[in-house]
Amino acid sequence: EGQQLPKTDLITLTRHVLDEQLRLGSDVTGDLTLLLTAIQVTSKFLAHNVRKARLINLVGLAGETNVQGEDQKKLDVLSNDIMINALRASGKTAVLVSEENEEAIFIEDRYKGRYCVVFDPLDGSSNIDAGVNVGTIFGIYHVPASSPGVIQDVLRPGSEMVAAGYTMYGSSANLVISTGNGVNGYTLDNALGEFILTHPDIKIPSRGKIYSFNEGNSKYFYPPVVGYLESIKFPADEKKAPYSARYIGSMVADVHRTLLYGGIFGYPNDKKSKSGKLRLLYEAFPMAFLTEQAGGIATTGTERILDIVPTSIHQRTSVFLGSKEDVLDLVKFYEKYA
Ligand code: AHM
Ligand code: MG
Repeated sequence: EGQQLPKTDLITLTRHVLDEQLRLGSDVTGDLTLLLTAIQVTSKFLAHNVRKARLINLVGLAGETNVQGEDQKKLDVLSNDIMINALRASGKTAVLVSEENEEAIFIEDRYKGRYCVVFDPLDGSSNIDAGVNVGTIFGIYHVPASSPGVIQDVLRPGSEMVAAGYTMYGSSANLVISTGNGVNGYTLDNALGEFILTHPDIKIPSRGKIYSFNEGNSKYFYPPVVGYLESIKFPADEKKAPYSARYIGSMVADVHRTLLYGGIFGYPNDKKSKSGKLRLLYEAFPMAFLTEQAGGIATTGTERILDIVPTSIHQRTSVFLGSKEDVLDLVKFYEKYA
């Protein structure tokens, strides 16, 4: 057993996506690859600063509130600025939608490109003070040739996205992305400053053993959700084990685990949050896109999420996603109570 030599053929995200695009002949200009570089820069900045946050006392209220009227943490403000600046400077974007900005951002002609990016720069930020994983979620649309880059270009079904993904900031930074050709996971090599392919072709198991819901909202849940949860906690078949509960309350972390281990993640609409909590454009769509690309299902309970045609940029939706068989079990309860 000799000393292990370092690998000399590293597959970085940039290299991998460029290869894939060239092979499919879908982005011969490399524009999407350049755009993804801007997202990688934001991810690297955040990976570094999420860790540093407590140390340098970045954490705390910045004295501003976001569109939804929630308190905004300082890191939310920073991450939003970084993301917008990097995307604008890439010269590849036309319209940006951020959870942190009430209005869409239209890129001036000088920097204008052919893509729209919808994103939540720092999702799950209420968890930061406790050191829990947070993440950046993004979805990318191509601007149709006939359009100058208008709001309608992002009010399109998620199925029309050309790429979607997230970066999870945890013990390592993991960037998981699909360009419509399966799902790949990359881990940030801190020394190289590059995202290296570590999880090629992620596939969700067809059935899992974990459910991930905020059951504290049970009082408000509608009958199909109550019925489904009951069925996995008290299986009719005596020999079947009940499901395990795992809920972090940070969508990237809960979805990341679901992609790798299988099971079901749900944030339903209920009697209190009539439209649900999660945002369609930059939370539900990207995660639904990844889920389907990994062989799973993403639904509102009655409708495929990626088929929804958005009417406003910050609209909310009910979300259930994960292993095919688990999500179909849930859908049966919606059919039963319809
Ligand atoms: P945020 O965008 O304000 O961070 O809220 C989104 C988060 C998701 O990451 C997570 O799935 C959900 O809210 C958790 O909500 P709850 O605390 O109601 O369970
Ligand atoms: Mg969010």
